Amino acid sequence: MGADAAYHLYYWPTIPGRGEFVRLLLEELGLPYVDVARSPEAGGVAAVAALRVGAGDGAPAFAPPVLVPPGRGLEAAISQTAAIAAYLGETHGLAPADPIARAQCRAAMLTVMDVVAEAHDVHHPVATALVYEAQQAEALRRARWFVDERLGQRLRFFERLLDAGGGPWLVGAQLSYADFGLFQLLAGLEFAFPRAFASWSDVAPRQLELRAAVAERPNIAAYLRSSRRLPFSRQGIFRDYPELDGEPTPQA
Ligand SMILES: N[C@@H](CCC(=O)N[C@@H](CS)C(=O)NCC(=O)O)C(=O)O
Repeated sequence: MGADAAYHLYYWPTIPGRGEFVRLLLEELGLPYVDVARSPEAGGVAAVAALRVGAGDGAPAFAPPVLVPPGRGLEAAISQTAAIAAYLGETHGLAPADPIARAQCRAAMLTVMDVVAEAHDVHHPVATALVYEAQQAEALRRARWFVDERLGQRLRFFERLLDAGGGPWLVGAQLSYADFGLFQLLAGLEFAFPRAFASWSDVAPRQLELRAAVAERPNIAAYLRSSRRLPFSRQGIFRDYPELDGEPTPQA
């Protein structure tokens, strides 16, 4: 199959980051895709960097991930992780048809991405341009709030969504792109905050079931075993700094 018949994903090559929310959907749906930064013939990481600074063909993207549909150029670039996920889900049968359920699904995905930004801001509370070590004091303060309060609030919210819709998926009985978002969010939170995540996990039984069910889906299981699946590390959004993972002391 030629590259023209494939999606092109523009994202950084060495971290799962926000690109992983897109990869999981492409993998689940079995859609051919070129991971541009990891593909020298597609332009490699320079093509991602060029897109970001606006030096490409005029794509209106501030930052990766960016997805370009098959056979299209950068004039058809889609940015913002939640918008990309909604596009893939709604185009390829992984989204509800009812307009209200569709909007609720988008809202669930946007909320997942809100938590991704909050998890990132724990280690970078001052500026993304500064290294972690230059903002560690602020990071420690931010982490206290995140592990004591925010993580529990977020997990309780997703659990309520699952309860309200009857599960097993975020929009009820129908699997959607948002479920893959929640899967990746939970994986990242557990990596970055293993102690806090374990302490809060009793408020999230349905989420843990959802995560296990996503991991068992055949295309996802094969992907997770493959070298295409990048591990978490101390780069990117979810970072395992033990000092930021204090035992939660939830407020009553
Ligand atoms: N809200 C955007 C955020 C995109 C974003 O922050 N991308 C990061 C990588 S995960 C980046 O490269 N940012 C560069 C920058 O903000 O200057 C999304 O969800 O896609």
